[in-house]
Amino acid sequence: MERTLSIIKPDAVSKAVIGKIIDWFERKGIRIVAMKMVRMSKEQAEAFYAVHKDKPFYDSLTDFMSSGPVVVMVLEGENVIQKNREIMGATNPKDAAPGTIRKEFATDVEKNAVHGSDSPETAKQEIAFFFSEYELLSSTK
Ligand code: IDP
Ligand code: MG
Repeated sequence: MERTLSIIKPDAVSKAVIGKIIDWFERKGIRIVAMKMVRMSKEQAEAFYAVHKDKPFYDSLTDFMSSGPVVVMVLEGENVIQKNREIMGATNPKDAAPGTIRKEFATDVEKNAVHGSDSPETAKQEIAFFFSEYELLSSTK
């Protein structure tokens, strides 16, 4: 069993598609083991996306991610890190395959509806960024 961090970004929260995105995960057999709605400060968004600090889109991305509430979730399942990335689709919705969350709900390459960890190391770090060990619950008991 693997865990990954998923974020429903401010654009998707604002479009009122939280339920639809969660349904997307649950229909694919992915379980939610932690979930909350938060509003990141600019500083928190900068810390979360520190890996991108030298990218030209860093300032705009962290403005966007702190522009409104997000839903942060820990997803659990077999191979869920890669599975979530497949369900999300490509970063740019123009390149995202039909049937992916980003194809369906993203606005553009920045406002692309969802975040998903990209490796076991980043998943561990990103989960710890938002949740304590005590907030990770079994969804089947
Ligand atoms: P990912 O979310 O698919 O893993 P990353 O390359 O890690 O994509 O980029 C993190 C986030 O930064 C993206 O989800 C998107 O919101 C934003 N981003 C990535 N590339 C661009 C770009 O070229 N212009 C504007 N924003 C971008
Ligand atoms: Mg990434």
